[in-house]
Amino acid sequence: MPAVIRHDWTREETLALFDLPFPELLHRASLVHRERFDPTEVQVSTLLSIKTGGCPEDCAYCPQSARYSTGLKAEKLMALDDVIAKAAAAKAAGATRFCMGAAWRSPKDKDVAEVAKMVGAVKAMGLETCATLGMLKPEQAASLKVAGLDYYNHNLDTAPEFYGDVIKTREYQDRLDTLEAVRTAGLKTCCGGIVGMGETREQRAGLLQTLANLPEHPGSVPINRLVQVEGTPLHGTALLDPFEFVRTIAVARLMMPASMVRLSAGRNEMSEELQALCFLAGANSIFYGEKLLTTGNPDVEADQALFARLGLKPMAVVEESKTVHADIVCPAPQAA
Ligand code: SAM
Ligand code: DTB
Ligand code: SF4
Repeated sequence: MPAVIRHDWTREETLALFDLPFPELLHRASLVHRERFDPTEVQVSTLLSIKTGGCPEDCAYCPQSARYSTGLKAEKLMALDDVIAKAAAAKAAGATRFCMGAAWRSPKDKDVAEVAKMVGAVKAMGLETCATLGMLKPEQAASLKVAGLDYYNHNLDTAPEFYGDVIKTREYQDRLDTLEAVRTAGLKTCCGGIVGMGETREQRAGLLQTLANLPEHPGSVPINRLVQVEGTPLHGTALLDPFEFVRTIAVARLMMPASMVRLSAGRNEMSEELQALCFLAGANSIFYGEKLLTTGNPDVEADQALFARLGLKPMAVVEESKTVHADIVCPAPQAA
């Protein structure tokens, strides 16, 4: 019988998972991974920054905040044809999901109308669509759904009690409200966070506890390792122990068994051996393509070679009719 989907995790239970001996934690995570997924399949998403820099928010990790001197040039919203060309290239390289990101606190209605055109065009190319545009009002979420949006990315980023140390221009509750609007519109959620920002293990546990106790587990859970960018307040933060990063992936897999757990930002600074450990710990999704939003990511050729060496293959898009909702507890297999 597959692991039960729970929404009542305590901090103590979460910490107890983090505290397991490393081999025991990885073994348990690997068993749970196999219950619902083929462990050789990895979902591949390509990111595109459709509106770069100049953001009014003060997220201490982010190179796109207008408050920090990171050398990044602010740009206007990309033209539709340019987005279509990038999506076509991503599809040709093997991506199945295309995620459009904008450095906004919250989009204006006219921005949402422009992004809706991009979403419709990308969806028509046979790609899954994802957008991350900041805080959304319920009507905006609904109009993106109508345009063909599959996923909305909106990260909780860290534990509630550490959030104010990282971001002061919005509240944790604002994030939860947008996630509620997104779910109500019938969009799938992509929601995770960043580790390596100087948080404690208890705070990493707090992030995963909050994610797993949402009313529905996110369809995708991106676990980002902080990309340290010069000029941001978090540049120079002590590096997280790589094994602690792997533990975070494994605990996410155990707590959200039916979700795609994405080994997200930070892969460019990781060895291939560390990435392989993350796949063993239950990660089954990556960002694919030489750029994240503004920073680097491994080359397509390097990822294809890594997949070949590890015997991994890209996951096909699951048809809507065959989608197992992340919150539906699968029945036990019938005895033959
Ligand atoms: N502006 C929107 C928002 O913040 O929701 C969407 C774009 S924002 C860049 C998307 C996510 O990227 C953030 O929530 C954060 O988790 C991640 N991110 C930004 N800068 C990062 C960094 N330096 N390292 C790792 N993840 C980062
Ligand atoms: C997510 O969780 N990570 C992505 C995506 N969702 C939008 C963004 C990572 C950004 C890393 C820093 C940059 O490239 O600007
Ligand atoms: Fe703006 Fe998003 Fe960066 Fe925060 S994470 S500064 S909201 S682009």
